[in-house]
Amino acid sequence: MLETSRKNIYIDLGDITKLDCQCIVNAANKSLLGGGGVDGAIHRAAGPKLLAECRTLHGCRTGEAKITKGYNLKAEYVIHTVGPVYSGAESDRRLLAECYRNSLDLAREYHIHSIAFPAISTGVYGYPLSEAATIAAATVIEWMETHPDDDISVIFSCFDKRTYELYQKLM
Ligand code: AR6
Repeated sequence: MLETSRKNIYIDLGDITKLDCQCIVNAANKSLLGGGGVDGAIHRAAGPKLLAECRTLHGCRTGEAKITKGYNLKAEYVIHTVGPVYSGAESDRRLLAECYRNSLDLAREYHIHSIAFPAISTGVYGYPLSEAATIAAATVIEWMETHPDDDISVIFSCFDKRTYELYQKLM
């Protein structure tokens, strides 16, 4: 895990389900009933109890976030958020930023001290990686600056080298 020049922000190259942190974020879909990509990996690693708890949540709107336990994961909690399907509209940027902000607000409410984010919307949902990573980094930094009393650690979990190198450059 790479420590960046920003206090409490780290970049990791690898599988988010293997991370030893208190909470991992899932790039889910509005049903919250599982899917491919990181969502599929998280459900496989957490086991069927995760899906059972997700069924009780009745979905999630784009940009919003909901929390469950982590079950068989090392992480105690999973925060499920739904990124925008990239369309090129101005709302994409706002909704993607809301995913990060709402996840961090929820983490704060649960007194979570470490949280890992995948690069939300940059897989199946088609958000251009460089734009999405810039929004992710800026939103997290801004949230930390507006919550100076909260010393939560944020890890950007990168599944491939391209994403990892991009976050490295941004930080
Ligand atoms: N650990 C960390 N990052 C991962 C992992 C992993 N194990 N697996 C994939 N990624 P995506 P989206 C990265 O498609 O674009 C699902 O079907 C991946 O390389 O998982 O928000 C949901 O159910 C990419 O950088 O999520 C939704 O229907 C990033 O995670 C839809 O996909 C996000 O890719 C959501 O699409």
